[in-house]
Amino acid sequence: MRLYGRARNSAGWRVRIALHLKGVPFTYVPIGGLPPGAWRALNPQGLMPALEIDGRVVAQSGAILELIEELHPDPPLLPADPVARAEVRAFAGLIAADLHPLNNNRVRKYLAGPLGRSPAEIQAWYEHWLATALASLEETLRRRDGGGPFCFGSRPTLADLHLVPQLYNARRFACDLASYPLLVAADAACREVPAFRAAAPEKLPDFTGTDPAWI
Ligand SMILES: N[C@@H](CCC(=O)N[C@@H](CS)C(=O)NCC(=O)O)C(=O)O
Repeated sequence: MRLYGRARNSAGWRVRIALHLKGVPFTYVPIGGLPPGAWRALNPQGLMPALEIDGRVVAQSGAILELIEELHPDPPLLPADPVARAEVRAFAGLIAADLHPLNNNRVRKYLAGPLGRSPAEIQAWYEHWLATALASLEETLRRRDGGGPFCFGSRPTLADLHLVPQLYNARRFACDLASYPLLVAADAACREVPAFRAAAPEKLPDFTGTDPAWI
């Protein structure tokens, strides 16, 4: 398997965590090192990540995660109970479908470029959508009380591997996380897990920059 992405590509980070949790070997390919045009030729969607498997290329982190779960069911990334599975998917879905698309790089670039928005306005945009989503997720965990230490109980699930990159990004953008103690606690528990550590951006060859260290 070859996983294409960039070090801080948060959707790809979800996939890296899943692969490490399941002990699936893969080769990470930074798309910054590909020749001009090669990335679009490989992945017409043009967004990161993409997974190449047996010469076929799969886009979209959700589709890739489902594929990995089907090929490598152990350890599972979903609970056994069907309703709990749906709850985990709903938690992950709020991040993947409702938060991340509003705040990702290309959206911020469009706000800054064609729409001429100032850095302060873009920060306000980012914080607004982040707070809207994190408040919902915090309340979800508070009502459910899965007992921790992870979002939905004693094992990491799809919920955790969506949460961790999102909170990393929130910290990069200096967002205050004090109102979300349950989310912060689950994120802290994930940091203790070797698979989550192995998947961190700092571990990748194309990581550059001065972000606060994840570990
Ligand atoms: N729904 C897609 C989202 C992919 C996505 O937006 N990826 C971002 C990086 S996390 C990207 O490629 N952004 C390019 C850009 O913003 O310029 C998925 O889950 O894979």
